[in-house]
Amino acid sequence: MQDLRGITYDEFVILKQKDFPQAEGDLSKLLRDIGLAAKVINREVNKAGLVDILGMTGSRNVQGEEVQKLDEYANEQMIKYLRAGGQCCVMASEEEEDFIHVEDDHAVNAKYVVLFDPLDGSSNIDVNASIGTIFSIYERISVGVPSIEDVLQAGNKQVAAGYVIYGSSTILVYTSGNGVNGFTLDPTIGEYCLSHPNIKTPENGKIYSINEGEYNNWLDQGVRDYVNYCKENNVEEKRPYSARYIGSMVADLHRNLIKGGIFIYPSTTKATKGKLRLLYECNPMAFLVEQAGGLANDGKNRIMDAKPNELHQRIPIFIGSKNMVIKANEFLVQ
Ligand code: P6P
Repeated sequence: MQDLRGITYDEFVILKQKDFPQAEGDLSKLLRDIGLAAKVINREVNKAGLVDILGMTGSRNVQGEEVQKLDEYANEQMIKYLRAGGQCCVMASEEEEDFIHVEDDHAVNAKYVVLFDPLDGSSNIDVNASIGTIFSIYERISVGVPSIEDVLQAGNKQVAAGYVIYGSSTILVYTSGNGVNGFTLDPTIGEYCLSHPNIKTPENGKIYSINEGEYNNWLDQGVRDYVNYCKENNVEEKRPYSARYIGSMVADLHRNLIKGGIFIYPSTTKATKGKLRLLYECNPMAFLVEQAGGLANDGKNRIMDAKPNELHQRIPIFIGSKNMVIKANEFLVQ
C-alpha cells in the first residue's frame, strides 16, 4: 500500500474521493470546509490565554451549561464556514436549541447535513487541557424544505464523521466509511498532513476512562463491578489497569483510540440517560471507533443503531477496544 504520510488532508480527501465512483466532490468540499473552520478555531484556542476570550459569556446554552466565550466563538466559526461552503443544507449544534436550515441560494441544492459539537470539553479551556470539535455528516432525506427528520437519523446512516483535537498538537481524525486517518496541523504551512494513516485501535487495552467521582451514583451496579475488576490484581490478565480521565471526551477517546482502552459514561442518578449526546458526540465517535476495529454501545445495544427522537438526547456509552467493551458488557445486567 502506497505510503501517503505527509500528504495534506485536502489532497487525501480528493484522492479518497475515487473510492466512491458516484462522488461528485461535494463531500470532499464539505470535509475541507470543516477543516478550515477548525484551523480558525485552533488559532483562537492556541492564544486564548492572551486575548479576552477565556472565561464565561454569562449565558447558558440549551443544555443549561455555562457557555464559555470560546464555545461561542467555535460555534460561530463552524456555522460561518459551513454556510459559506454551501455543501450543507441543514446544521445542528450542541450550542443551538434547534437545527439551522441554510437558506442561502448557493446551498439550495446542498445534499449534506452536519451535526457538531463545536468545542467539546470546554470546561477544560481555562486550564489548558485538550479540547476538541466533533462532527457528523449525513445525506439529507427530506424532499423540498429541510426538516428535523434530516438531523434525527440513526448513526448507521452517517456518511462521514470526525474530530479535531486541540492539544499539544492539533490533529484532525476522520472517516468516510473506509478506515480512519489522522492529520496533524503543520502551523508553518497551515496544512493538516497525514500523520496517523489507517488507525486501528488495539483489541485489548490497559486504560479505563470513567469519572470515578460518580462511583456511588452509577445506576448500574455492573459498572462498579467492572471498575473493581479493572483494579483487581491479576498478573496473568495484566491487571490492574491504568485509570486515565481528562474530562474531555475528544481527548480521552483520542488517547484510547491510539493506545487501546475503554471510555465509559454510564447512566447516573443525575444523568439517568447518560451525559453525552447521541447525535453530535456518541454517533460520530462510534463511527470512528468501529471503523478502527473497536466497539461502541450503550451497555447493550450498538450506539449507531439508536433511533434519535430529539436533537439533544443523551445516551450512556461504552466505547473503545473491542474486548474491553465486551468484558464491560458482561458485568451489566442484560
Ligand atoms: P464529567 C465535557 O463537558 C463533556 O461533555 C465530555 O467532553 C466529557 O467526557 C464529559 O463531559 C465529562 O463529564 O461529568 O465527568 O465532568
